[in-house]
Amino acid sequence: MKFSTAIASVVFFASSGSAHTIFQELWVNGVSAGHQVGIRVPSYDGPITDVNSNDLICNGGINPYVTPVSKTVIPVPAGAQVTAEWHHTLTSANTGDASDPIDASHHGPVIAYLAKVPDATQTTVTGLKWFKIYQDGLDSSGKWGVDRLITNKGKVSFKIPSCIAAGQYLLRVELIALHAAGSYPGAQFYMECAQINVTGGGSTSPATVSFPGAYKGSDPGVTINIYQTLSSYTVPGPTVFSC
Ligand SMILES: *[C@@H]1O[C@H](CO)[C@@H](O)[C@H](O)[C@H]1NC(C)=O
Ligand SMILES: [Cu+2]
Repeated sequence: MKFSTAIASVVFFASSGSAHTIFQELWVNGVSAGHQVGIRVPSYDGPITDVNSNDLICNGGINPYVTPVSKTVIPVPAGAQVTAEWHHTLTSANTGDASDPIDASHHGPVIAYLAKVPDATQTTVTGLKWFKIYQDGLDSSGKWGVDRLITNKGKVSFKIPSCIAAGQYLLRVELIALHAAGSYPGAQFYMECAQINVTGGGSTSPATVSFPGAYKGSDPGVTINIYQTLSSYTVPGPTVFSC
C-alpha cells in the first residue's frame, strides 16, 4: 500500500511538472479591472519553493515580470468583494487547456494577504507588513481550496475588510500546491500581487507578519504528505484578520 502510494505520487509529480498557474485578473464587486491590469504578473508560471526567498513576496525574481509592469492602481471600496482569477498561463483561459486554471493534482490552500504601502506601484516589496484576509484549506469532505478554485474556473472570491484604513495596498493572493510536499523543499508556492487603493474604510490596524518569515519549511501546512487520510490541515501563516 505504501509502495503504490509512493509510485502514485511520483507519477503525479512527473505528469504535472509544468502545469502551474498565475493570478492575472482582479474583479471588484463583480467588475473586472482587466486582464493583467493592476497586477504584477510574471511571464512564466513556475512556483517558488524556497520559503526564505524574497521571491515569495510578490514573485518576479526567478519568474521575471511581464514589462512594463502595470501602473494601474485598482480602486476598491473597503468591504468590497474581490475575485482573484487564476489561469495555467497568461494565454490559457478558454482554450480547452486541460490544466487550466491549474492541474488537478495541485491540491492545497488558497490564501490572501494585504500590506499597506505608500504607493502601490512602488518597486520595493521587502520589509512590508502583511495581514491575512482570507484562507481556504481542507474541508471535512476532503476538498481543498484549489479544488474549489478549479470548480470555479480559476476564480476565488473574498472580502476586503471594511474597517481597515483607506489608502494603497498590495493584495498578495497565494495558492500552495502540496502534491510534492512530502519533504522540504517540495510545496509549490504561487503568488502575485495586485495594486489596490482602498477607499472608505476605518482605522483598525491589524497585527502583521513579514514575507519572507511568515512560513517555515517545517510548518505542518508546508511539509505534508497529502496522499493519506487527513482529518485536518493547518494553513500556513497567521490567523485571518477580521473586523
Ligand atoms: C485613492 O483614493 C483616494 C480617494 O478616492 C484618491 O483621493 C486617491 O487619489 C486614490 N489614489 C490612487 C493612487 O488611485
Ligand atoms: Cu505546477
